[in-house]
Amino acid sequence: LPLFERLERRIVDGERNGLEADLDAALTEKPALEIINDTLLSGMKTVGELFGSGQMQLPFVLQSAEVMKTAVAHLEPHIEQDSEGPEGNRGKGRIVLATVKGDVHDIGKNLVDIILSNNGYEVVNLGIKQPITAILDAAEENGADAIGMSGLLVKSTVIMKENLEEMNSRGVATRWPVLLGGAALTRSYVENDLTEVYLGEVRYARDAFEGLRLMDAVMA
Ligand code: B1M
Repeated sequence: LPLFERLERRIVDGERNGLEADLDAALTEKPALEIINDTLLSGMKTVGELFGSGQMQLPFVLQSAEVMKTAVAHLEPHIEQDSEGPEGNRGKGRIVLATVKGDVHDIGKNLVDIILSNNGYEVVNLGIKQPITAILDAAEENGADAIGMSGLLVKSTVIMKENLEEMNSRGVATRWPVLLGGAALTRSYVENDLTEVYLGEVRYARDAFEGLRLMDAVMA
């Protein structure tokens, strides 16, 4: 197979052997982010479709996810920083990022972390299955400017709503704008249903780049 098809295939098949060599070869042809967006994410999409239609079993999905993570980690040092230098001037603002309670999916969240970190933001990444109490404690302790929640399960969209309600009842809604993302969310659910619920600002990010644009808007 040609290089980029082979790379995509590696994600679908969960095949690690030779992955790094292929990624290095790909880097001579395309920037790291394009490899992630065009090739690797397309492989993950196929994995989702195969799993959804019962053609792929969970352990294989996990293997694909591991290869995806290894690939992203390998590419991360090659992702272009913003103009403010390799360490990235993290002075643009601070966000606490978490996958919500009950949800283990973290590939998308970690991409958001990478994109924001490389563009001047300080990201406090709490990891997966985070209850709202932990998220709010971290936002408080770190003096966060915003909170980002990720979740891929339909169940997680309900949890996000509950989290926003909890923030209302604690009286902290106007303190932190909230960014939401993840495959099960829709723009209309966030912009209609959740905007109605939350007393502060809540925004939907379709992908990590929209997350960055929203963060820039929030901090402007
Ligand atoms: Co799971 N899984 N999974 N899974 N998994 C989905 C989400 C599913 C849609 C697959 C399917 O059925 N077709 C389905 C959900 C169905 C539903 O709720 N309606 C599902 C299921 C059912 C499950 C389990 C319940 C399976 C089981 O145990 N029987 C289980 C859940 C466990 C739990 O959470 N409690 C489970 C487990 C797993 C693995 C562990 C095997 C693995 C995750 C590994 C990991 O993340 N470390 C896994 C995977 C890999 C997937 C699919 C195939 C791929 C997800 C992914 O990484 N995509 C997924 C299929 C799908 O999504 N269609 C699926 C790539 C990633 C970059 O995209 O995270 O959407 P995504 O992020 C995007 C945007 O959404 C956005 O930016 C990213 C792109 O730039 N974004 C944000 C995300 N978060 C953001 C936050 C922001 C801004 C943007 O700001 C805060």
